[in-house]
Amino acid sequence: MRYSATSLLRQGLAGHRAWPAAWRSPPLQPRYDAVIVGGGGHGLAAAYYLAKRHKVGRIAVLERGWLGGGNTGRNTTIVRSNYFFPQSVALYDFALRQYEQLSEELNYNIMLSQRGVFYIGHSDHDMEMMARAVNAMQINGIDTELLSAEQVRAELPLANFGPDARYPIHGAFVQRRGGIARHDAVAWGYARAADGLGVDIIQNCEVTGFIIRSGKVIGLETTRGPVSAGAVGLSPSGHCGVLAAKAGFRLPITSYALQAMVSEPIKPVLHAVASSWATGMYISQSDKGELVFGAGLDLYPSYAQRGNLPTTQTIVAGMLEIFPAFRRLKLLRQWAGIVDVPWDYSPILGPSPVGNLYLNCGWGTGGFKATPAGGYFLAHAIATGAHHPISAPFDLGRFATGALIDEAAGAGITH
Ligand code: FAD
Ligand code: PYC
Repeated sequence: MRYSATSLLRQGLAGHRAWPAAWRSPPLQPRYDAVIVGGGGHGLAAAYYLAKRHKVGRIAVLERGWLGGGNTGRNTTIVRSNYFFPQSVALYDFALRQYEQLSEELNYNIMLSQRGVFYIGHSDHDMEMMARAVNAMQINGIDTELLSAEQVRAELPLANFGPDARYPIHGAFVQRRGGIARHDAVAWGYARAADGLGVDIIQNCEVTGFIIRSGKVIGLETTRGPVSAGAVGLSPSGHCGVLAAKAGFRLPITSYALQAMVSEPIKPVLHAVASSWATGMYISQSDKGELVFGAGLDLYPSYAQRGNLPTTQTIVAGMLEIFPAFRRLKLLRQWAGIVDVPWDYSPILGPSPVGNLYLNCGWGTGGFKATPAGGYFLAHAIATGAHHPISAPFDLGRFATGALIDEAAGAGITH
């Protein structure tokens, strides 16, 4: 729906009470052609592409809480495609190219800001490894550049270039097409568009089991009763391992808490996304003015969606080593999400050991940037029963063949 300036003004003066709901809240039907488990960005995108591209008829997204209440609403919104291996570049750059036209496609402003993502190096060794990474990325067609310390100073003047810096700045590399996008808007934009195509989005509906006959899934048990499904897509992020176990197989995934936090809002002072190799810290400034930052995983596997205090302290300390000017800001909020980290830090996509059950799992610490791709390739697998060529290398079978795609470094944060 498009609004004129007068209708926007009228809504504002009327206290915003007359806005139509952005999506329906339909009852769960007894049968669907395709059911997606998980109403985060990926699950909603999968439903949208199933309806839009593949014209699948009856589709439902089942979400145990509220839309985007998982990692979609908890991440630090960084988007980029600067990975090391060509398979990863194909996947993540597909996503970035979708992001570049998503506001228009969904008629919903996802507030993409391609302000550049900088990785700061702190030693000759870091710079040597960065040169190799940049070469590999450029060969794969990614817009990365190696920068000297002076070039970094021009773009990140508040970083610690002092003579006593614990982590001296030797240079950086940057992907200028990288940046941030508004995470809620991505979920809401896909939800509204999917709903407009007839997808049933069912919130407060937890999937508790799988109905499997002759090795094929034919339905799901839910907290709202059983539902029959022609095919099922799994997109539950940190709970992929839990749901796979309910379907009778194990995924090579470990789940951890990943924390992030924001400062009180201040005027614009940081015009790019900055990350530091020595501390694992990454930081950007939101449109509201808050500094949004985080670093590595909590050190032990967990489903406790809050994170622990020692890791919070480590993250704050790392941020202040690089940006000491922020030391007097108050911390406004801290939170965590549970992330599903595969052994090679690359996602697990496509068919599962159970017939008609398809995976969109293992996005770990870096799946927000991949939301359009995760949804697109899950929809492709459900609709055709086969991989898209870009998702094929990410098949679960790689853990049997040994064709791993080890992106531990490219995943972007310390592990
Ligand atoms: P989610 O948004 O988590 O959606 C999955 C949904 O499944 C949830 O809403 C959950 O409630 C639901 N669900 C689970 N179990 C069931 C069930 N049994 N029945 C029904 N529903 C169920 N990535 C980046 O690219 N850039 C970043 O800057 C970045 N920063 C991050 C910072 C933090 C602190 C965290 C935690 C993650 C970050 N990530 C980042 C990773 C990113 O958030 C995730 O990879 C991505 O959001 C996953 O999206 P999703 O739609 O798969 O999962
Ligand atoms: O994948 O760029 C990333 C990221 C940053 C913070 C968490 N993940």
